[in-house]
Amino acid sequence: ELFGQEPKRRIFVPRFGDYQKVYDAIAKRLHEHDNYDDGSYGPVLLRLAWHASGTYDKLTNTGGSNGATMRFAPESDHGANAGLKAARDFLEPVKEAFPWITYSDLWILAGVCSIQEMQGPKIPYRAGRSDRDLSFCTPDGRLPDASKDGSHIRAIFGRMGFGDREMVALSGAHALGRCHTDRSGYHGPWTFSPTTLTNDYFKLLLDEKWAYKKWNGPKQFEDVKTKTLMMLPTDMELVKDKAFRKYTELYAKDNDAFFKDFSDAVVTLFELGVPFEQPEDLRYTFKSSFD
Ligand code: ZEM
Repeated sequence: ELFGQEPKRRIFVPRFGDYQKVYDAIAKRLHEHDNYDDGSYGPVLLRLAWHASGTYDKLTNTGGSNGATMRFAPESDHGANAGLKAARDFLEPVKEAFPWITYSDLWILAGVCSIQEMQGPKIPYRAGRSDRDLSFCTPDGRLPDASKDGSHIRAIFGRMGFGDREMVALSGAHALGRCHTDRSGYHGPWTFSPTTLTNDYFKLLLDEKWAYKKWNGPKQFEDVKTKTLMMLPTDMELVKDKAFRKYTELYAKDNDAFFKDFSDAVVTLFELGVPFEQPEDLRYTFKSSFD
């Protein structure tokens, strides 16, 4: 006798296993679509997760990965986000297969998946981001400008709440991927293995001789020996600035220390400004293709 009772609603509450399925679907797509750039969408997916998160401002508690507002102009048109449509489009079939996940949780899960599938450390993950409308788009200029110096790096990452050690650790992501002249204007990869996460970025910064690249493009550096690798002006600050250099030397010597600090800093980055219900001690650690 149901008369007078509320009808029973079936609401789907996703759990760890459901998010692992989404992880697996992204990983499968990553390994299947190996005809992009240097053989992987991993770097551009990580860049999407970073640019979604790196808009955070701790003083106003605005920006960050909650909202996925880069779906909309004006944020999608910000110069720093040029080229990230490739990453958003890559994830569209995954969103269609798992319509219950929000874009904001999906983009960050794709960042986690990319790091792990490019043989990086485990990145524990929390879900709970909600998608918000374009009124939550952040103003242009919150992401770092590669032509600037150490004080700019500290201003941008300090605004998110990071210290020097985390700034250097996070920069190790430039072991991955490349610059595209039709996106940022810069050109080339930072390392010889741009689809595998290693501490090579730090080793190359210290071990190679770097000189200005002679070209019509923006000011960037190339390695004197092979002229195939690049560094941005902001990358060079990690050896020029004494306080940054200490950590560059540490990570160049000790890949385990880099992986530990990189994982911790990325977890923090990906969670900036998100009002989670899932507690910190119950984060999900996904099984990767290599486990
Ligand atoms: Zn990047 N980054 N980044 N970065 N980045 C590029 C590419 C990639 C800076 C920057 O201006 C640029 C972090 C920090 C900083 C990645 C991850 C992370 C490019 C090239 C530029 C210009 C874009 C293009 O042309 O396609 C600056 C100034 C930074 C700090 C000072 C942090 C932190 C990252 C993650 C944790 C990744 C993975 C790429 C490669 C993208 C790709 O498509 O290959």
